[in-house]
Amino acid sequence: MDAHGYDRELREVAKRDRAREAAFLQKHAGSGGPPQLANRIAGRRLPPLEGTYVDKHDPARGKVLCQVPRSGRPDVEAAVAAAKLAQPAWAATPLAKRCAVLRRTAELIERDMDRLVRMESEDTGKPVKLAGSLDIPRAARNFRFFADFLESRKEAVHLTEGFRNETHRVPVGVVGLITPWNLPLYLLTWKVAPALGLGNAVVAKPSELTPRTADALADLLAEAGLPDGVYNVVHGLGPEAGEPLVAHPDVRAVSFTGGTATGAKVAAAAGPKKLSLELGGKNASLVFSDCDLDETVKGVARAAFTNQGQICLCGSRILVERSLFPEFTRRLAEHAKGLRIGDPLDPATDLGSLVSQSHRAKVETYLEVAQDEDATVHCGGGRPDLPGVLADGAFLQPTVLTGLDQDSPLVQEEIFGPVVTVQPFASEDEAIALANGVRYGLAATVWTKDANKAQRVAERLDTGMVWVNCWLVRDLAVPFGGVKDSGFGREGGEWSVDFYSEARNICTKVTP
Ligand code: TXE
Repeated sequence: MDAHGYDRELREVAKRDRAREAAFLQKHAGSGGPPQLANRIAGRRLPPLEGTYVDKHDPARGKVLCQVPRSGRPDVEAAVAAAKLAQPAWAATPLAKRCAVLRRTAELIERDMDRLVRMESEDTGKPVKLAGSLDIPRAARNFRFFADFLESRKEAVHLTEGFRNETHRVPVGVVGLITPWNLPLYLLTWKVAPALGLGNAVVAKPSELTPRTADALADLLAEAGLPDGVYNVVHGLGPEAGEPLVAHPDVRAVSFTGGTATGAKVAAAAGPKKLSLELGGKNASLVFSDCDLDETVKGVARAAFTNQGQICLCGSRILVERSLFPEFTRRLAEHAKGLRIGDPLDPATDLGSLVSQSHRAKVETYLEVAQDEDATVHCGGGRPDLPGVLADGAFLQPTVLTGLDQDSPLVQEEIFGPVVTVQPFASEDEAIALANGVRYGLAATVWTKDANKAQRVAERLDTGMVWVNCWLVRDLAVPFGGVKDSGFGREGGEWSVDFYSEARNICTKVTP
């Protein structure tokens, strides 16, 4: 469709939805209750067609922050139709102009840093210290990085005798992005930036637990100059809104980050389309006796407890060379006890609340298993005593456990909370066997001053990523993703280009 046809169709869609949007805005302005979020479809704020909502709570304080549309298949269909309509004109927009929109979005995220940090902290329970140093700055960086990366790419030319092959990238079309609650804007923008930069239109389904920054992003993208319909958001529950998006025949690629069990459902629903699955992790931190102990305790604790242990990359299984085991465990527990747990909105807080009461209840079932299995609790093991409005928040103490076998559910399963196990090993071979002895394979860390050993060990680890003497250092050009039950596909730099576009080769006969 040419640009005029696109404009005409978009105008018709806009006219049809204008009344619904106006009614929504009027109702919203008049009500004294918690604000209702709307879906974002073709640039409009639209209520879910069924008109139902779910409450979204602040997990630290318990109060209702907003109501989230409980969208269904018809909402998804409207969003995909809007994206399909808007995509060709966006794809035809010169790369430099698309990248300018990405760069402007980065600036707007930085301009609105405080607002977004607070929003993310309230939605997730994470400390503002973390949202302000990791989540929101990284969201801006995602846009800036992909703008620079895409503009600096060179397309391949192969000269075959008498012929010229030019390979260039074309967008996939409409992409569906399903994101989790642990790093809401960070992970959403990690997908949105390359998808838009490469000329796709997006339908995003953020986690129903953390919907507000995906909504805020719609305003920032529009302000940055993104045409209506290129970024759409459908809120709702996974099976009701996520699954129809994944299965929609006009959605040509789906990037999903979430739990392994949900990832399997997504894979089953997707059918023959491009799929990237970034799933759970049960990452090992391998600590050798020749490590820099001070740095290692700090680094391993950071890997264990950042975001209350709710990052797929968190190192929740700590393997320590036997000679260092008692001292390391004692020092790790000391460090954990020193972490300040409390109000996520207090800039001094290190650990906030878990994402929800039900998630904390899930994590606590593992503490019960630990008790049944006679684990030794070196610190934590329960809920902290917090005053006032925080008393009923979903907080949990950072917990260090020993005495659990390799086949314990605490060692094998993704707990996704501030609970770590420490196990001793006697040799490199044993360390590697323990590290690889789980069904996940996302990341690992190795802590030693011996560079040869680090390399040797890293090469034998069954994971997509290994960090040596560091953790969560993210060069956005490098591949991100895991093996085994941690999913498949890679994103980042050229891998994102591969996922969000197709290579098209044009072979031309060269006439002398
Ligand atoms: O995530 P889900 P949940 C792990 C972690 C956690 C567990 C479950 O161990 O305890 O997963 O968390 C959408 N079709 N991780 O249940 O279900 C859902 O609405 C399509 C690891 O909260 O994976 C949300 O937008 N979509 C992880 C997204 O999927 C569906 C981060 C993720 O939710 C769907 C989060 C369906 N059938 C949890 N069902 C990581 N890898 O970082 C749900 N969704």
